[in-house]
Amino acid sequence: MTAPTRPATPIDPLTTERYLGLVADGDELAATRLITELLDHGVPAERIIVDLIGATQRRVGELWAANEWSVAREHAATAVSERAVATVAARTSPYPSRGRITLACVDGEWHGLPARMLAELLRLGGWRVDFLGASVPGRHLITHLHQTGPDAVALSCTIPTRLPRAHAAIAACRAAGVPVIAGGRGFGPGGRYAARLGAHAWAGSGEEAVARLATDWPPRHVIDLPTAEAQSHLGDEEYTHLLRCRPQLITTAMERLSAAYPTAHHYDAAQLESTVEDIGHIVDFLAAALYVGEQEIFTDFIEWTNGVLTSRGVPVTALRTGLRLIRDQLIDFPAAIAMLDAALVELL
Ligand code: B12
Repeated sequence: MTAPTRPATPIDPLTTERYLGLVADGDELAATRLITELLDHGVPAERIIVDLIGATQRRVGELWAANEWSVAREHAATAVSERAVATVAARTSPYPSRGRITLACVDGEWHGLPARMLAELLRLGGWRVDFLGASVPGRHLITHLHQTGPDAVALSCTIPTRLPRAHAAIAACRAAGVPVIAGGRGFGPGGRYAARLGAHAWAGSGEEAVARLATDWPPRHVIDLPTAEAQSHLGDEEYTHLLRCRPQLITTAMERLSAAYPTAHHYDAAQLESTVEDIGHIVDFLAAALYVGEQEIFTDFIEWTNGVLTSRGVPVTALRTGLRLIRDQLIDFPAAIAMLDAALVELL
């Protein structure tokens, strides 16, 4: 009996380890040389972007989350990967044979590298790509659409807190008559928030996006615009209030921190700064969960934060205290309180 044939991946584990070692060391030159070597040996550019650079970036994220890598090391590694993608791009310049696509990260979204990888995959797929980069304010995106008249807008969102801005951008693109393909992990498992926010299509990976755009664009079966009922909670009162109260919520939580969690009495300036940041993230993810009407956005974030804090020696009590300090200030916010309570139960 013959074994089922699987498509061979031309990037072997040793190459992946070598590349990880180079980005860990911030060695741009050697990493660039490795990419050039692979291209010279006939490894397809797509495989280098997806299986080597993309996979390594995800590994970098895990190493940072597990407290094995510092933020500085992650930043240096990402800078090397940006150069690696540029090296692939410089060596491969197919003539555009399809249409034109505008690719942008939504406002406040600083994960530009995943979008940059997608830009190169689309170029390799024959598209002319206007890559606008990280954090593109909606009005500038729309001006660009009017100036260039693309066949599609590809919107990237990695962090769910940017979903309200993604919604605004999608609505504006719809109004300008340009279909939107959404992508990035911020749109949730299977891209389910993309449909709710009105995107015409969603793709789970760069390669899926290339295939989708090549075979079905403009989409024959457009995701129906969500009904008014399904969208009624978007940007509801609680979300708007929470956004407005954000600075006060954080300040009050910090004022009450030491009384609620005595260990914080001994926090140094850096620990206090991280705590302010963490509480800010709690409020932002809560706001995004309320906006989209998805408990999961908040629960997943709390689970993730718990993992990150635990690997840094911060006990779960600290996170529970942070959640309670926010909860106690939200008297007239039943939906927010229900989300905070569900997260507190998860942390038991
Ligand atoms: C590098 C990095 C950063 C850099 C980004 C620099 C840059 N130039 O991109 C910086 C330092 C800015 C950063 C900041 C933050 N980050 Co960060 N970051 C990362 C990291 C390590 C790598 C990102 C990357 O390059 N991924 C590689 C690509 C291949 O990933 P990909 O998402 O799979 O992309 C593919 C598809 O999604 C798809 N795709 C992407 N966009 C689109 C668009 C369309 C239209 C389509 C069709 C497809 C598509 O195609 C891509 C290519 O195949 C990730 C870890 C990770 N797992 O990704 C964390 C990660 C995303 N970051 C995280 C966090 C928390 C943050 C911060 C909040 C940290 C902080 N304390 O401030 C901020 C938020 C900033 C903001 N508002 O945007 C978390 C998110 C966790 C969560 N719960 O959501 C992650 C997962 C880290 C982790 N392991 O926990 N980050």
